[in-house]
Amino acid sequence: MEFTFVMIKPDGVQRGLIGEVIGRFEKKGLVLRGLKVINVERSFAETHYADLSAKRFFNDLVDYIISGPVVAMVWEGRGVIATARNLIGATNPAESAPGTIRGDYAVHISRNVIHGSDTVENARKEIAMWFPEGTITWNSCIDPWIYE
Ligand code: YYY
Ligand code: MG
Repeated sequence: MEFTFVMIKPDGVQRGLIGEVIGRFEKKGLVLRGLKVINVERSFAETHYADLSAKRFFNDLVDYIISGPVVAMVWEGRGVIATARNLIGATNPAESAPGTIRGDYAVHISRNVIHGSDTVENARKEIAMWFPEGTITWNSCIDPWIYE
């Protein structure tokens, strides 16, 4: 099984999209392994987005992420990293397909509702960083109805 880190950004929280986002992941057949509502500090947000520190939008991005609570989650499933990115949609909501979270609920790239890890290595790093306390293991009883 694979794990990914997903975060509902402050705009998604303020706009009441938490249930909508979680519902989409849940109904897809993915398993929720970690969940918390938190405010993050500037240095934490900077570390999360460290790969983008040279970009001109970096400071605005960090300001936005720390502007209100976020929902941090770990989701489990086969190929969940790519599957989550597909549910989330393209980075720029102007280009995200309808039916994706960003395609349905966002308009501008700077307020695109949700984050999902992009690679196995980044998923591992982000889960360790956002959930240092670890996550619990549980067996979902729907597994035989999701996988052969
Ligand atoms: O992984 P993803 O969130 O789809 O995109 P990234 O290239 O990692 O960028 C992270 C984050 O930065 C993006 O979700 C919005 C913001 N951003 C921006 O505000 N302006 C850009 N031109 C590119 C990205
Ligand atoms: Mg990214």
